[in-house]
Amino acid sequence: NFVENLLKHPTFLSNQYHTKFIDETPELFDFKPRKDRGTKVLTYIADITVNGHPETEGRAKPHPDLKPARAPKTSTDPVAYGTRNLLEEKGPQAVADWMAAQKQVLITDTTMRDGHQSLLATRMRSIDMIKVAPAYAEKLPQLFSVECWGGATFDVAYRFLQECPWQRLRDIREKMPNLMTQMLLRASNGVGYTNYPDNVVQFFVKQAAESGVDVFRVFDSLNWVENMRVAMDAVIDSGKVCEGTICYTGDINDPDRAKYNLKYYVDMGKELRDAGAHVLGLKDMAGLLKPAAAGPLVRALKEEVGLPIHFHTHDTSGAAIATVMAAAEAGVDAVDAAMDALSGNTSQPTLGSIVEALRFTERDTGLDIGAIREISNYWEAVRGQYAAFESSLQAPASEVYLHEMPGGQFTNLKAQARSMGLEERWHEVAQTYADVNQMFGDIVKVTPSSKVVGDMALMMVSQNLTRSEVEDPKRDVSFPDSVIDMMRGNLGQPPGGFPKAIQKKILKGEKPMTDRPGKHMKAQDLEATRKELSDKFDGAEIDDEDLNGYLMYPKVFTDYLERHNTYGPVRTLPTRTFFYGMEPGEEITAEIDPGKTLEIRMIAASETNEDGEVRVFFELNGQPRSIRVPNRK
Ligand code: BTN
Ligand code: 3PY
Ligand code: ZN
Repeated sequence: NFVENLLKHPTFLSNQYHTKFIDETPELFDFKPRKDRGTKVLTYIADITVNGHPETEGRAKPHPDLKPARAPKTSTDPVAYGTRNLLEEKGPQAVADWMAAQKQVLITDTTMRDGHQSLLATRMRSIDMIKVAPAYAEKLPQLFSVECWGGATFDVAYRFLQECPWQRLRDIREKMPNLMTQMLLRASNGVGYTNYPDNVVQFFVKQAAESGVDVFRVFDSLNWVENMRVAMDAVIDSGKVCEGTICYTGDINDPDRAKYNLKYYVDMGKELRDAGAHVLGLKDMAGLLKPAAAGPLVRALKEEVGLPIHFHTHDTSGAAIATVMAAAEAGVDAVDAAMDALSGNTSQPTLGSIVEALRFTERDTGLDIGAIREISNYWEAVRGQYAAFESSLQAPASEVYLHEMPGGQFTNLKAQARSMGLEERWHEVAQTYADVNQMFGDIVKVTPSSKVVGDMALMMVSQNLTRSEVEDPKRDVSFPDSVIDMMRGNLGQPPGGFPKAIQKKILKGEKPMTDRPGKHMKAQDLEATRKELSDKFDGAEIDDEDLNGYLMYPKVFTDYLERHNTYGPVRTLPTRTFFYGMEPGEEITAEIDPGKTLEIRMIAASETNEDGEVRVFFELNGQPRSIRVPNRK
């Protein structure tokens, strides 16, 4: 520490020091004793044991008899050839050609991203994914891809799970070398909620490709292809698979929703093909595509666009498997599904049931149903640890055709409504969400546009405002910031633009932008930003992954790093310990580096002393240790 202080002291660095410098510079001795990682992790466990975790406070607890999740055993034999090997050997166009040439329906497993995003508020920790990744590699080598990154998982990892999303990606990638990883990218919104400068999006994609993403599903929250090109070009330049994606809304069979008719989707598909997509994604984020519409839509896209089609839906209505079967019948190339234990309701349809439904047909998936059951049993035990984050959707509901909320938003919005005391008025929120959509001109609702509609709906319900009151030019309404931002054009343009009257009212006469937001943003100075971040952390080295985290989420990232400096590598703790701490006599292990394992035993906790502190006694690798933490309760 002394040496570190010395090495970064400006006088020392300027080479103008003399032999008295050390004696005359007392601040060189200003250092807190640096804690080792074991002590940091014990500090975290002690704090959670005494104070509880803020995120699980007052929420349902895991069942006391819940068995630890044990991943299926794997052998040390080399794993079978998979899509990742094809991508590495022959590139993304070969992957797309192979996809189109397959008879079977290819499957993407979404459990590690959309599955828990849609059922458990995105709270699944990396350790629970990494443990089962080798079983995927060994037992399900026929999978098209494993969606395990992007969407909301990026910021939730830093913000709530105190872990680095990049490390998650690298670890999964390493344990699953034969399977393609897949991420969800919100085009110019990166993995955030607003447009970023072009060079930030490019820098992010480059890093994601380097750290291990193979398939990038790129979508825009208003279906504006113009605003997808920067991200798509960056993916294409990285040599990875670019899945240019249509977001599906409305109902092509409903004459009253003619804005989103078959022609609209086919035209968008052609635009995406012409923009260089290798694969066409069809993203039904709310689960609105009905069985009777799936056939005509998939057939038209296949015939007129000519790209292989990858279909994604949610089972909120309970009808998703029928839609998947209709899409399969119409020749869809790949579909998304979640492992049984994390499927259904707002999540993806059930992977094992799709495999069974297609078995002994021409489009048999080729996946091993026994392996699926084994892996799903693991996920079942994992899910039990996250009882605190379960949503309250008890059953599928046709109400989704009214509100059109994306599966990934549903649980979040419901939790937000609960925190505002509006849980009992949930069906009003749903109706209002639909009203706001119409008021905004019937837009695509998917992150971040869905958040804007949700913010507006919650505001209206909490203030008892109706649509006509909001639209009334004579009535003063204070709109949420996200609404003002969208109306300014900062998320881009919906087909046909926003309705003029409401836009004018929201912007109070300010002129909206109608071209691409990125065109107006100046490039971020990456090296200056790196330096700024490094300066905040005493000159710490900031690598490109950290810099990308900071560029997407400056505050979330710096808070994460500060906590990391206090609590160390808590991502290695078992999930139960992370959320609930330990009990006297309990023993756990945490592998903080490959081969370096902490064996932690909790002995006891003292009474709170007059300074308001509790002493927690542990054994760390057999050595007695005690940690003092404030009792904040
Ligand atoms: C968060 O929810 O802010 C992230 C999880 C880590 C929070 C740590 S847990 C111990 C300490 N007590 C708190 O209330 N926050 C930190
Ligand atoms: C996300 O952007 O996180 C989504 O899941 C959108 O469906
Ligand atoms: Zn989804």
